[in-house]
Amino acid sequence: MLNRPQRIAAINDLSGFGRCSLTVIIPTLSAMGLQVCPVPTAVLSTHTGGLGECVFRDLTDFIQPTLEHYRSLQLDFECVYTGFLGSSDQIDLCRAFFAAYPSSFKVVDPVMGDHGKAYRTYTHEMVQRMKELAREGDLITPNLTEACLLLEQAYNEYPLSSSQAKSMLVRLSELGPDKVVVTSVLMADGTVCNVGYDRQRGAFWRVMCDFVPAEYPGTGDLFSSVLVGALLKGDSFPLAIDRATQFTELAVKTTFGYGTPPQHGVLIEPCLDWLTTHKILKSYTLL
Ligand code: PXL
Repeated sequence: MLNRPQRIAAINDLSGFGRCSLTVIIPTLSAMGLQVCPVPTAVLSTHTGGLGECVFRDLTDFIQPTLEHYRSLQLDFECVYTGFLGSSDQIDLCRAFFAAYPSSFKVVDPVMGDHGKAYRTYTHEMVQRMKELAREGDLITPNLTEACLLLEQAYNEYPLSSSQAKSMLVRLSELGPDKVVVTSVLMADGTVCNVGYDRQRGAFWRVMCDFVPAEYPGTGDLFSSVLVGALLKGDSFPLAIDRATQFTELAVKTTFGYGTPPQHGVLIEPCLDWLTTHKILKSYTLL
């Protein structure tokens, strides 16, 4: 048995303002009782989503020496969790982290875009390389845009039937990962759902999200962090999807209530204590 909190190497960017990536991942997973060791892929003044020209410093050359340092310390990580990457070389460096910790839970959040479009820092080559990384994950958590990029299929806003959603999940899992969650899927019954597939069990799950007429950056990072934290803490897969969905919804609704500018991200600060109450949830259903 571990006599310390589980440890996660979080390979992601540090955007000073705007609440996304590491500034969301660290407080969220810490509140859940896990230790986050950030490996910043880039430092930015803000995220890239509507706050003007941000200052961007690539940190590709920081990652390998960091890994070597951790190995020399014989540090163990129970989880390696990758997210926003600043250059295609960073994909090889993430793979080196995975290879260095073969028994860790490997999570790839293939952060590449939203609402049908790739983020402006993502080149076509990076999208291709992200697919290679996704192959090595135990769990991947694309949104619908990223799922379409990984599957090289056109994005459209038509609703998906249950069987279309299942087919998408199976095809993503065929890239490599045992577990797949696709977020923000508009279903044929008019609901927006987060849907998941556990290949080993052959089970498909869905958790419905409340519609809120606003879009915030960083919600994917928030969702994935809670999902990862919940799985590491022993939640079942559907329960973890449920917990991540409920918490993201709480943060989004709280923010919408305050009416702060969407580019400032979701107000996680007043919400974090929800994560410490170990609520049991049951709004998941089979897909
Ligand atoms: O949350 C996704 C994300 C992460 N990192 C940076 C971003 C974004 C989305 O805009 O700009 C730098």
